Amino acid sequence: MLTIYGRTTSSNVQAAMWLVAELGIDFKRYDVGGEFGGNREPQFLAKNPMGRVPVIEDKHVTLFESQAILRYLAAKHRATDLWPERPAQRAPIDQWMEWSKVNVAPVLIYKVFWQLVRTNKAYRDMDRLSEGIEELQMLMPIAEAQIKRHGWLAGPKMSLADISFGTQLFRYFTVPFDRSDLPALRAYYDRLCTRPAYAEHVMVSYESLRVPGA
Ligand SMILES: N[C@@H](CCC(=O)N[C@@H](CS)C(=O)NCC(=O)O)C(=O)O
Repeated sequence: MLTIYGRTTSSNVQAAMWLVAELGIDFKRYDVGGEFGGNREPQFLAKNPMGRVPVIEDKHVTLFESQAILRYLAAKHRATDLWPERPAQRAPIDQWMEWSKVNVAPVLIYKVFWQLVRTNKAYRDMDRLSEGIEELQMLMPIAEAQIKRHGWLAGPKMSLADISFGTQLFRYFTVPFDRSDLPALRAYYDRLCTRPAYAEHVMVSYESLRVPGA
């Protein structure tokens, strides 16, 4: 059976959990990281030398890095609708997965979410926050245009790119800051919220992560 190590409040764990639920994979999950700790223990570092979650174990496979986990699970469970085998169909999905992970996630998490939720107001770096908001105002219209044109981030069907990107939208739309008016992105997020797997595994309260005075 698939074993997942990681706390439910981690957006990277959430991406893996969302896919696991979409595919109906049997799993056991252990709370690791954050308030639960365990991720600096030698046994855990042997699975992921970065000491981060998620980590999965599946028979003889041990993996960290959420995007690698998504691809492994999609390949193993032959989820070719989400991640097709033909290179010409798969490549644009990989491209948008990486776009979202490399460009959107660090800005949203470290410049905006971290400042607004995980930093006491007295220590908030307003320049970093403003820079993050400006960067999101530049990045999100790119997703808006894709979704408006194709329906989903990487094309006319839901794919792993939507799992990678869509997971970030719960924080994007629920943390209070000045968001651009992007109707296709909003409608796409509303659609994601109606999926039971998204509601259960991504729309998870992050209040336990909020530091006093944030
Ligand atoms: N690039 C990694 C990042 C993993 C990561 O940064 N995980 C965070 C949680 S979102 C973590 O483990 N933080 C330490 C902790 O939870 O104690 C991935 O995509 O899996």
